[in-house]
Amino acid sequence: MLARRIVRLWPLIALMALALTGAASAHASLVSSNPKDGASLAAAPAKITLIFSEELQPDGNQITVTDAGGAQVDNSDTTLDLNDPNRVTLTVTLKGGLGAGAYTVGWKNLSADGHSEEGSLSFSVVAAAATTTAAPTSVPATGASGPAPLAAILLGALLLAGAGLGLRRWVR
Ligand SMILES: [Cu+2]
Repeated sequence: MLARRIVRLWPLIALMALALTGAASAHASLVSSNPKDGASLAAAPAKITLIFSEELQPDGNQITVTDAGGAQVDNSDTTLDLNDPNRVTLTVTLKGGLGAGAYTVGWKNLSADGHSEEGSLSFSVVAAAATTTAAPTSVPATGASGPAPLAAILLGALLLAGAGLGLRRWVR
């Protein structure tokens, strides 16, 4: 009977549902950024873009960019990019005429589930003359692979196990 088979699979289905909920309630951690953390640029960017692992609320997010002296160099216009259907992209624009030096991008977000996370990354603007003689810089690893891939692996394993079990019971 099909009904009996479904009933037997119930614990497995419940376990999968639990894994899914666990993944959905994780915090919105930083997935990638432009510029990347540790980037060395020939000129200051006009805009900072941060991409997170989960949906953010439209308000309650903030990116603050400061120079080496601690002065704020962004235009205080942190925006959730509404063109991104996933609502995971934040941007802020920078003041013009920023010179060479180290810059810090501090961020704090508010995800759709009401959780807040914060972090920071940095980039530097190098003088044009220095770039011609500079040694090749190693590509910085994009940080924060975070808990999302782990949850995906767990879910994948569960699904595989589930398919195996289900198949066995069907065959018998
Ligand atoms: Cu959360």
